[in-house]
Amino acid sequence: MQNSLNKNALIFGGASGIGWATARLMMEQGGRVSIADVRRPNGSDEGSAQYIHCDVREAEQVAEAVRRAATDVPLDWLVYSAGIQHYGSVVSTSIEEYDMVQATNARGAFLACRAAIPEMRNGGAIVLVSSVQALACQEGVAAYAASKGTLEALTRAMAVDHAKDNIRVNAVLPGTVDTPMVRSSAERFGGTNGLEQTLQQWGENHPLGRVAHADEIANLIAFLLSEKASFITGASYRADGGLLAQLAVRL
Ligand code: BMA
Repeated sequence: MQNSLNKNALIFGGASGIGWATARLMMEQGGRVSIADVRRPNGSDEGSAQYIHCDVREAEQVAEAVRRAATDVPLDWLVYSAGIQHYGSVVSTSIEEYDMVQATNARGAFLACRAAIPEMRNGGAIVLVSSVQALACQEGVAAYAASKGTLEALTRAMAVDHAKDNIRVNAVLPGTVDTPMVRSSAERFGGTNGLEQTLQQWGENHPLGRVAHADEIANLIAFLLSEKASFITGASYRADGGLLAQLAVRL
């Protein structure tokens, strides 16, 4: 990653999956990294990252995480990678489930950016982790798809509003990635096939023939944060192994 050496980065949902892969990449490059996640207690540091326990549904906890990440040094980079997936149609999704998915995946991003942007005193860059399911979706992901669509619109709105503050905002849209979230879905839907075989089958739906490694998404995030992407804002980048390029009709 270019120039991360002197960058101060905060990653929501950074304890696992795409967020953790991104944190690791930044740490390798010597950046200052704070990880805000509900799954790790304060101070359970791994590598050089500062862990901040944070439930992204709680505005005060999100604001406190930003305060701690931006102590002494302005914030340069923000990644929002917190996310959960619930399954159901609009009819079978309970109101509580819908609210929880929105609060975690989308409202949390609003809270994080709301707190972080004023701390980006030298300008900065934000990447929100959305999904291909913001653009086209499987059956039974109504709440999840809606939350990821919200992130897309929020990305554009913030890019427009904060260009004058020298803050770029972009979204990444991964296809199926080997993360704990997707593994728990594979466990749930895999039945007798088992988890690994289910992941492999899901991978085969992607023209590249496999699911992604979290590092492959982290590389895209790192690029969008870096100076190499200095003229890119308000954009959405798919990293989906060709999934959305392909029509389901087969010859
Ligand atoms: C992701 C998740 C995965 C899914 C993938 C492609 O955002 O929803 O469970 O496999 O999109 O649809």
